[in-house]
Amino acid sequence: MAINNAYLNGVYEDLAGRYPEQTEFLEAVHEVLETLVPVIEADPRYEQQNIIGRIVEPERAVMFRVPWVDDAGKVQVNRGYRVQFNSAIGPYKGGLRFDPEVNLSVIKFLGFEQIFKNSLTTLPMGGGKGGSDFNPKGKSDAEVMRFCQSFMTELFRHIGADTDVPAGDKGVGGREIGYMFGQYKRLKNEWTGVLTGKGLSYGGSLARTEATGYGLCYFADAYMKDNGKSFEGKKVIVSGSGNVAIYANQKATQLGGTVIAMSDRSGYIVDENGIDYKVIKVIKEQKRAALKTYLDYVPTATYVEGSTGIWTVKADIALPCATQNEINEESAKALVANGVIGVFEGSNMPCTPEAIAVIKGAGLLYSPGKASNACGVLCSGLEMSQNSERLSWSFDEVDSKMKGLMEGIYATCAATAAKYGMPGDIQAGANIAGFLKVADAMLAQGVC
Ligand code: NDP
Ligand code: 2IT
Repeated sequence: MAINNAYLNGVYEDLAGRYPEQTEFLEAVHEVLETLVPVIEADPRYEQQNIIGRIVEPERAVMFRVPWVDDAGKVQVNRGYRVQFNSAIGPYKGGLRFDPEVNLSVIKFLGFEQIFKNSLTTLPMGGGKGGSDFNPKGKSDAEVMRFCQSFMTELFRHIGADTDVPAGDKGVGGREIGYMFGQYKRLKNEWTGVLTGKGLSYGGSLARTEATGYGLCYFADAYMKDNGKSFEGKKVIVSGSGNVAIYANQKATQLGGTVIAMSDRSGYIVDENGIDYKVIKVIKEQKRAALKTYLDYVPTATYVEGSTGIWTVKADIALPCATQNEINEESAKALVANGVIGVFEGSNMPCTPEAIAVIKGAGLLYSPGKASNACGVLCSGLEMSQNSERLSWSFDEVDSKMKGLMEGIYATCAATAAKYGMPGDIQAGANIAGFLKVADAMLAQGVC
């Protein structure tokens, strides 16, 4: 759909003409640009200095070969990426995703989102993202280690504690970060906080594992309370059963909700008594097994093949925590028909544009991932601070900072939306507030 401003629309059309195959990236850019119309109209400097034309092009994108040897002695090759999108407000910062779906479009969409998300955290972090089409599923620890070492053997020359600080994302958890950190240290002969999400014995921050899921619930709670609602007594759907989903379940439950459905790539489970996040931890973090094995531990649960049906489960709150475009128009309509009060995004870009239109059109509360999942990178920023000062903060210290900052992000999004004439539109507020800090830094730094 055309954007209602000639300059913004022109930049978008130009981008769409240049990268027609990068559908995820174009979706993410369109979503941001269409909310920036009042900002561009209010301040002519952004157009004069072509801030939008510059912000949609990564400062640098590295693509490389990742050869490794599997357990059978066969030489395998994967593709590696690091997109360093914007460093106006700090060193590039963002996760690494290992998943067969990874390509330049996916990494560019994630890197683009990260610019605004990191800005919203209020910490000095630029935007970047990387990863590989390597599939960790079904690989032995030794294979994952050899892959991570090979990946870092190229990546190390492009990153650094004051240059670019990667972390985890889908398919990259503590195990992978450990192997990559070890290889970086070996290659550089220096110990720096070049990765976040590290283990607690070597510079990791307490609460980083829990951060994204907890922060999602802190954000959703603040947003709901501002609208006279809360998690108390509500049924909650949490899609996914990985890092974000597990700790979203734990915090939503602590806040009085009951998580009745969770999913993985193969299907979803339902249990009206509440799904025990500790069992999911055992299945997914320790055994790396399928979600349907939950029924072996908790026989009251039921399992349904296929993951998209999770949005038809009758509940009050939806927390998508799996992947991009997991809620399409049909799923959004099912959520609305079931009387859901809000959709708060834990994953990056889980709702398609059509789904967002349905959700907002029906008057549901809606928060975009770049605001409501910002706590992962926010805690990564706190890990960087602890590494720099050679100190470790307590769990409670980190957790209370996270809660305060996530509530602050909600307040900023709400205030910005109101200021630009769209009260209650947290999506617009997030995009505008995230944009303004970066754009003003770019203006101050001249054409670069
Ligand atoms: P994990 O790899 O730990 O977990 C991902 C979960 O989603 C798994 O249960 C996986 O199923 C499921 N899943 C993955 N792909 C699909 C798919 N195509 N269809 C259905 N289900 C799928 O990743 P994270 O929890 O770290 O990340 C989840 C989302 O949150 C991503 O969008 C990520 O970008 C975002 N995010 C992550 C942050 C972090 O700190 N980790 C921070 C902010 C956002 P299976 O178990 O079968 O693999
Ligand atoms: O999407 C994200 O914000 C992340 N995967 C976390 C990035 C980070 O640097 O901690």
